[in-house]
Amino acid sequence: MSENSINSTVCAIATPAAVGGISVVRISGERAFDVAEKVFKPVSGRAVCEMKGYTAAYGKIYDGAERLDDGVLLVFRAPHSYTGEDVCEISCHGGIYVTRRVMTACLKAGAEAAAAGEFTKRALLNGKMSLTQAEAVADLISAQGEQMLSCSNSQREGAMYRCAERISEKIMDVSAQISAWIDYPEDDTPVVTEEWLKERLGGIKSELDELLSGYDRGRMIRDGISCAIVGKPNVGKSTIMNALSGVQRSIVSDIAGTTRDIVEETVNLGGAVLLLSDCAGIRETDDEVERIGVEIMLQKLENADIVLAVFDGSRELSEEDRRLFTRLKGKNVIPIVNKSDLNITLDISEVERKLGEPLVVSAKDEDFAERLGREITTRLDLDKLDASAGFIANERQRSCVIKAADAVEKALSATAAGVTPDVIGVQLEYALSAIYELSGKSVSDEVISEVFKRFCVGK
Ligand SMILES: Nc1nc2c(ncn2[C@@H]2O[C@H](COP(=O)(O)OP(=O)(O)OP(=O)(O)O)[C@@H](O)[C@H]2O)c(=O)[nH]1
Ligand SMILES: [Mg+2]
Repeated sequence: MSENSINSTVCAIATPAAVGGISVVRISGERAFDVAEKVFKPVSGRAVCEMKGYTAAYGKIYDGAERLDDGVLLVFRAPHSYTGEDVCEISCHGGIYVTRRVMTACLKAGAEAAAAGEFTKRALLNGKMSLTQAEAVADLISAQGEQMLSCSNSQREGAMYRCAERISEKIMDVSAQISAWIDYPEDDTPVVTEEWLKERLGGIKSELDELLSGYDRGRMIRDGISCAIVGKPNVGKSTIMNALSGVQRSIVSDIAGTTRDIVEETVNLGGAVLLLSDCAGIRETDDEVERIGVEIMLQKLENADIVLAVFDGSRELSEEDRRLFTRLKGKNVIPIVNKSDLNITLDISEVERKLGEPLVVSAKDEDFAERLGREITTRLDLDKLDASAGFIANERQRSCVIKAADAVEKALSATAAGVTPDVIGVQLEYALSAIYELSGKSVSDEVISEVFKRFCVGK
């Protein structure tokens, strides 16, 4: 869809294209009231253009002379609206056809069809929110778990924006001191010493590094934690999958090799979203289908955020179990010694030496899912994520922070090498422009367009 000019008046259906109680058609722009006036006639006989902001009217909805529906009109006067422009919202009955007719009536009355995310983009361009806040709106809409909801809410309230502001002020402070020192070296300006620069730049660098180190946690909270359940056949992987998902998702049987394909399920655990993959049991096999299943499992294992490595506690460790130890090197693993309700014959200390302390459990226990959920959250430090502190929410933000951290790092090396302060000043300018790109204070139209592609129409 081609982009509308910021001066145009746009409209879109803001509710999903599905049958529901009500639907909302939203109009925003200089001519929002003119458009609404043509489409909506309040039963009170009052003119729409005379309505005050934050008021509603009940009335009839028309397409020209044809009456389409009854509904409610809500009006917002610029700048006190989501977009910062005049906004009218028509709520009609929630049928797909009638909603589309109301939308068409608004188009005929002079509005243009809004592009994806156009209302939020206008809010950004009109200074109602920063770019990181706009991104948080999309995250909030796609949130599937408690943690994502609270993180995107604090981002929407400006946590990351404030964090970017704080860092940019610190960079500007160092730059200003350097400039003053270069311009008036003989004045009483405090001397920009190597020590002073190292201390200031080091502080900025640690803040940026801290943001980067929390990125994976943020990504897992946003996109879900990919979690592969692996182990040799018959150890209870599918039983674990079913216990976590609360439904009989995978077939469980005492026949080794029951699960041959990957079975996937999304579950909500302790506020986090877990993308579970129950895999085929790992073993050497001549069965072609099972072999393909094992190959897919190995790929899942490679890309998983966390691996649940399952062992049968009622049997001694086998060569297949030991081969799994090797495959799990360098992975984030929660070892699970299952079937603790039976006699434990497995050498727990060997599992512990290879993979760390295992959870000795029975997947059939009632509190198993809750216990494992707590373990996953702790192992991935998800409980340490302080949403109110601001965190990197996506790749775009991450690349800005990396650019800023690189520039500050170069400034630090230049300081150590005794380079003239103007060179350091140049690096700080780079760092500052990366932080401005992060918050959207100074960002190209291409980047903005890219951000809003993720949005749905009507937001
Ligand atoms: N006693 C006991 N039996 C269990 C436990 N967990 C699983 N089982 C049994 O172990 C057998 C195998 O369970 P599955 O969940 O199918 O094992 P799997 O690892 O998915 O097996 P494959 O799909 O063949 O790789 C079934 O008979 C389960 O009922 C447990 O905690 N205690
Ligand atoms: Mg199975």
